[in-house]
Amino acid sequence: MSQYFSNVPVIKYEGKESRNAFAFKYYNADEVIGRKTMKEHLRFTMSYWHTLAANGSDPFGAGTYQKPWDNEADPMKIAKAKMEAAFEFMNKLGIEYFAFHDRDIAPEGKDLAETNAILDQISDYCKELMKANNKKVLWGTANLFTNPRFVHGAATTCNADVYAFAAAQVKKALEVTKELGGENYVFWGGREGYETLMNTDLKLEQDNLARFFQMAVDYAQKIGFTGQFLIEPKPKEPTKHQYDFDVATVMAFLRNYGLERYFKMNIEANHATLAGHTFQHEVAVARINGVLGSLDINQGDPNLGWDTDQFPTNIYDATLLMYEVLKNGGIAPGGLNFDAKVRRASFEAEDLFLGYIAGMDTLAQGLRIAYRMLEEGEFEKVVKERYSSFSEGIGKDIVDGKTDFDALEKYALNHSAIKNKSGRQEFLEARLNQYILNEQ
Ligand code: XLS
Ligand code: NI
Ligand code: NI
Repeated sequence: MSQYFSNVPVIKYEGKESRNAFAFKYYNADEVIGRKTMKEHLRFTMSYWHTLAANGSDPFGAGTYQKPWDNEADPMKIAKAKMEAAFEFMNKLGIEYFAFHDRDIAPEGKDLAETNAILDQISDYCKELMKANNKKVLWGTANLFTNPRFVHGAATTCNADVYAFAAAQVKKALEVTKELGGENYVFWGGREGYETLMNTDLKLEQDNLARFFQMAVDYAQKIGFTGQFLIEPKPKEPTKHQYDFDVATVMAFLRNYGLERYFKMNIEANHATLAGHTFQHEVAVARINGVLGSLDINQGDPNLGWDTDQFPTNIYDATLLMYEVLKNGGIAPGGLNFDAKVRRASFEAEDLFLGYIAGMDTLAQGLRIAYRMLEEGEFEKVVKERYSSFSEGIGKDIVDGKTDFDALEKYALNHSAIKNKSGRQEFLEARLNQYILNEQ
């Protein structure tokens, strides 16, 4: 098997004093934090599309990435070379999981039957490599957005033939994901949304989307796929309005159609930003509703305002994210998937490693800090005290469902001299900085 990253060594943990670009400074896979190793906590995942398939093109210019596995003329040879590069990449970084779209791993043929046959061939090869290299699939998904046939959407298209095609494609992607032992299956609503309501039957599109999800659930049961179904919210891009806007919108949709039992959320940092939320907000909303499934880890640029999918290097955000993950009791069977790409000007193959190292170190350090914050319990205590009026007296009666408006009015009439306490936000933010800066 040829080597595609021969200049890059196996990446080892060297600690925070290291100045070696190709070493981890904070991610120490086997270090135990609480009851799990860092590796078990973080479940790092390589995204096949950004890492192997992307080429660095943007709306203004062609691809720039150097991809030595892309130099063959035959698309099947490229697919195999790409896959070998993927496993070499994961091995060198010590990443156990990957996530993929059907079209990332195999090219399309002249029609659906040929495309499926190609996919089978490549997925057999994938299975072999997974076994030989001890790798696992975090999730599979179907690409229902790149091919021009999906111009009006897939499960929300106006064209029933396209709807049927999309269903057939998801059927196959589910089979392949099952065959590769995938622990989850993701639906990101590619082009499921609209550009203008003047040509859109909003009700029919959403009803059809729900029918599509139900058929996917039924088919998974039929073939015995037991992985977790995940929906990945995103508010806009590529369409002006995407139906799976944010966690709350998706939950309302699922409940509306009686589908809530079957789905959890795959939450992406940059999508939260596009929705006008923090990542922590989206993760917290999912957590308190028991639907935190998995995470697409990246970061956006607030000055650009699109899905820039940058590698996460913001330690503040990483800390608050890991705080939520720890409070959730972990993320398994989900993981931390680097849905991130290097910048167009970072075009050398080595840059991919530098991007992952930056991201993995940031999340690892975020985990350490968040763990310490929870262990010391200072923030939890502040929150508990802030709501202490609900653990006794009238507050407890409210929580226990023992009150009504008459009773509360009676109480209020006798207690109109109300006293409030400070929320101490600035103190808490300074405290958080202290945790981040002291954990070195
Ligand atoms: C696009 C999405 C995509 C999904 C998988 O914005 O993040 O990469 O994660 O289809
Ligand atoms: Ni994503
Ligand atoms: Ni995205």
